[in-house]
Amino acid sequence: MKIFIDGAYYTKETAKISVFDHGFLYGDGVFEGIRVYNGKIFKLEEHINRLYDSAKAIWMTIPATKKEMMDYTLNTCKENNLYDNGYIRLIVSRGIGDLGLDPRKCAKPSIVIIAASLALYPAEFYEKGLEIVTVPTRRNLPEASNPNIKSLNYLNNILAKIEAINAGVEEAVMMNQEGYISECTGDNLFIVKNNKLMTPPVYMGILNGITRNTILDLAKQMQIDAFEAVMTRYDLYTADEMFLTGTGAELIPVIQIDKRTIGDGKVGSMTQELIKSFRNYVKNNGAVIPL
Ligand code: PXG
Repeated sequence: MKIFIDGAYYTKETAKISVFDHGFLYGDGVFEGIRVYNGKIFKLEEHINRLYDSAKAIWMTIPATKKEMMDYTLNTCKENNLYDNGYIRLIVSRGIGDLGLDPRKCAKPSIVIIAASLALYPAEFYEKGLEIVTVPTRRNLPEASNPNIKSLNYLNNILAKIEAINAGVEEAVMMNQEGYISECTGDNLFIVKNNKLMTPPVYMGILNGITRNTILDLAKQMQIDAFEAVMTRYDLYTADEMFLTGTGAELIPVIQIDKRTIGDGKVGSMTQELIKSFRNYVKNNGAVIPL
C-alpha cells in the first residue's frame, strides 16, 4: 500500500503524522471519503469542492489547487493499482503547531490520501435491511461546528454511534436541537410514504451528502416524486419504506426503527429500484483513473 503524504508516497508502516499535528491534538482538519468503481472515481469533483468548502469554513488554506488535488487522488489510485471497489480517504489536517489551540502557529496543512480496497458491509444488510434507533445525542448545532463541515472532529457522531451499539443496532438517527430528524452518524436518511420519496432539508443540520444528492437526481430521472421534507419521529415510524445513503453504505434499506416495523418489514420496492439504478449509475460515471 502506498500512502500519499504531502507529495511523497509512504508504506503503511512508514506513513506517519506528528503528535503535534492539530488534526491529532484537536481534530482540527477536514476530510472526504470517496469511492472507486469500474476504473473511475465517483463524484470526484463534488468531493473536492466539498473538501475545499469545509477547509474555507475552518479558515484553512489547502496548499494545492483543486486540479492538483484531483490529480494527487487519481495518481494515488494508480500507484495502488486500485481500479474497482475502492475507498479513498482524503484528509487535510491543520498541520504541526504547538500545544495551544492557535491555528496560526501551525506551519502548513498536511495532505494525506489513503486508497484502499473496500471492506463492504455484509450482503445481508442490503438484502434484509437494517434495524436502527433514534438516540438522545443531538446533531451538532449549525451555529457551532456546522454539520456541513466534514471535519476531523466526529466525536458527537461517535457518541450517537455508541448509543446505537448499546441498543444492539448498527446505526443511529439523530434529531437536531428542535427535535426534527437530521441524519445518521455517517449516512443521510430517506423515507417513502404514499409513493413519495422524502429526505430532510440541509437546513435541518445535516451533511449535504453526495450520495443523497445522487439519489435525488436519479429519482427525478425515474419520475419519482422526490423532495426535501421536515420530519419528526412520527414520520419515520409511519413510513412505508426507509433507507440510508452514504459513500461507504451506498443505499442500505431500513426495516425497523425503535422497534417499529417499517412497511411489511421487507425491503421496499422503490428502495430496490433505487439500489438497482444507483449501482448502474456508479459503474458508468466518474473521473477516469489513468492506466
Ligand atoms: N452524514 C454524515 C454525518 C457523514 O459523515 C454522510 C452523511 C454521507 O455523505 P456522502 O457524501 O458520503 O454521501 C456522511 C459521510 C463510515 C464513514 O466509515 C462514513 C462517512 C464518513 C466517514 C466514515 O461509514 N459518511
